Amino acid sequence: MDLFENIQPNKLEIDKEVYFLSGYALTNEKALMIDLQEILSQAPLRRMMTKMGFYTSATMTNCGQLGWISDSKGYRYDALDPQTLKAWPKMPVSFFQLAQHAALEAGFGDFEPDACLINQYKVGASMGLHLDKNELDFTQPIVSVSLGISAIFQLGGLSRSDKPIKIPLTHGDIVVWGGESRLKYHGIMPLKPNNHAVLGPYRYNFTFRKAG
Ligand code: MD6
Ligand code: FE
Repeated sequence: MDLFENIQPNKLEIDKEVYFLSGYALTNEKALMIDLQEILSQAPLRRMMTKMGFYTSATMTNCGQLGWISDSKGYRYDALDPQTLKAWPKMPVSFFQLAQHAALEAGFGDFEPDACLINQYKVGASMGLHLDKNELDFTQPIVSVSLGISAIFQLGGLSRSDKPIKIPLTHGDIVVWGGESRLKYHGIMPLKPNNHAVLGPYRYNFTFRKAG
């Protein structure tokens, strides 16, 4: 059975090749939440240090063949979790299928994610404007899934000084972007106090990429 067969997503193109799929992750919400808990038990969330010596405000972990890590040497993808020295947990089927279907809805038909970065934000946590440029192939999109409490996503332009637009993201929303917008600046504004019935006072974001 294909869970996604009869779903007509509420789809909005918010910028060139940036698609907002409202509530799309709710199609398989339960499986996502159960699989998330399993990943967190195998590869605990942790803050990562940047090259500049600051800790990230969100805590992070990964699943899939490759995981995004940062330490005093800088950012990169690695097949091993530096904390457990084991491979990252396998990407659950629920995650992989959701990412592939979302990419397809946005016109990216051959997305094969091998990396999923999981960020957990508590109230007040944020992510500064940045680019995602550690991947090898920029023709592949990024699929970004939001769960838990709401946040405001800032989407800027190709230059850091371009004024960002603000996009509210809530439980179940997905943003898919690629093409012309793949290298745009973006970030998350400090989270407002809130509580999600199942996930508590946290936001989780999964970003799926083809990293290798
Ligand atoms: C977040 N997201 O939503 C942070 N990066 O918590 C990202 O940094 C991001 O949502 C690349 C593509 C989509 C994203
Ligand atoms: Fe990013």
